[in-house]
Amino acid sequence: MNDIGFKRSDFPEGFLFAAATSSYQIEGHGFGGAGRTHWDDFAATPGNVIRAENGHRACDHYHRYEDDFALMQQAGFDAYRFSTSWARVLPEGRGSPNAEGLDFYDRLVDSMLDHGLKPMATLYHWELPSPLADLGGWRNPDIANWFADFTQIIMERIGDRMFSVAPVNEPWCVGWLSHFLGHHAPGLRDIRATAHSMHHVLTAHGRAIQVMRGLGMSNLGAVCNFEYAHPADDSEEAARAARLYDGYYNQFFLSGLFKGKYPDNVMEGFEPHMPAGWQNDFDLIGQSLDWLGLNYYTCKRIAPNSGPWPSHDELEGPLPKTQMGWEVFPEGLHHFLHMVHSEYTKGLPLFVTENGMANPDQVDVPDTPRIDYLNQHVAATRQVLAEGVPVAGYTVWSLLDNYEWALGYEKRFGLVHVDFDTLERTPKASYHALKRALSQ
Ligand code: IFM
Repeated sequence: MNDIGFKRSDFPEGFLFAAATSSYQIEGHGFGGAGRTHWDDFAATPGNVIRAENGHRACDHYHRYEDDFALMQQAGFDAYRFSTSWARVLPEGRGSPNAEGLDFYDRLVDSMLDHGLKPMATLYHWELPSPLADLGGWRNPDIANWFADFTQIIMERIGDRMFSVAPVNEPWCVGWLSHFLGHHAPGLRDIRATAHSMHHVLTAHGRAIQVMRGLGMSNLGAVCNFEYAHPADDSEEAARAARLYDGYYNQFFLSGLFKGKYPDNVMEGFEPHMPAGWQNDFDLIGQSLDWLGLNYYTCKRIAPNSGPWPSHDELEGPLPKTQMGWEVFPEGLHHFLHMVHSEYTKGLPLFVTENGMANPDQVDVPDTPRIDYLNQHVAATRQVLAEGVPVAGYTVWSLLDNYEWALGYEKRFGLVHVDFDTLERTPKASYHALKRALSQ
């Protein structure tokens, strides 16, 4: 039997085990009166997404959520990390809400609770309403107030039942991946758009926290993603390049949230491109938080080049890789849990809010690589806990195989296999292994 190397009783009382998904990746955006999003537009443009796939039907979680939550309950999960779609709630991004959308999230949350799952919500996991993209999206400073209005509307409806809420999933992806590398919607490759969006994602975060505090909500946090940056060789140039990668990937958002400034090495490139008055926004950005979530998957090898800032490339590394081509490096999770605690959050509870791997799974595979991956990363989490860092939970990405953005439906991250023709769900061996671990 393929088994997992830990059990629930290895962890402190109250430690939460969760699984995560996001709205556009599973719900089926074509259902329930949701408005168009920039992901629909990006996917409709040739060359952006494998086979031009989109989230129109996805896993049809919109109609099948009861069955999906039953699977979570049967596995023994404590919590469910999900997201709310801005365009489902406000099809135009602003103005009149879609009653069907609000009713859907109301039913969804009640069903989570009925299945014994604590609702861990993320307000925004990347599907920006197209009418707001038309106005410049994350480049427009007004987005902080548009986002605050969305927050008010959705949380007035479901905020009374939330276990925890974070405004934005993975600000680095919203900013750098989508506006500098152009891999995600809106697919820009523009340094000025990047600097603006990376700042505005934090002002929007701050406004959303203000709104939720105003509604009397608690247990509010932020979720950032992290990648360990190895210098590609022993040279000082490679070390500098890796520090810069670390700066704009791992430190920029934490520094804004917890230190009221941005890292110097990032500002060497960004300063001329920042939005007017950015230095005055740190009181808004630095709203007090109750926890921080870390999404962690892999490491990178960074080598200097002679091109324009940031003047570096990513090289292929030697470690075993997942279906994404990502190296398996659990030491990175150990590093980041310590780093975040000692340099930024200093005692706030930390959650691993995403961790997992893609594998080209067929139904009924032994699923050994995923079981090994989870084992190694849960072991790193346990070690950090034993070393005194207050880690409060661990979340697997993802409950279901789903829409992996520009990579379409090909990359399978689920504990549960989804047949995208029939939409049949089949728990994988990793699901069964986790179920055993959580029952002991
Ligand atoms: O699928 C994504 C998710 O939307 C955000 N974090 C990383 C996952 C795997 O790439």
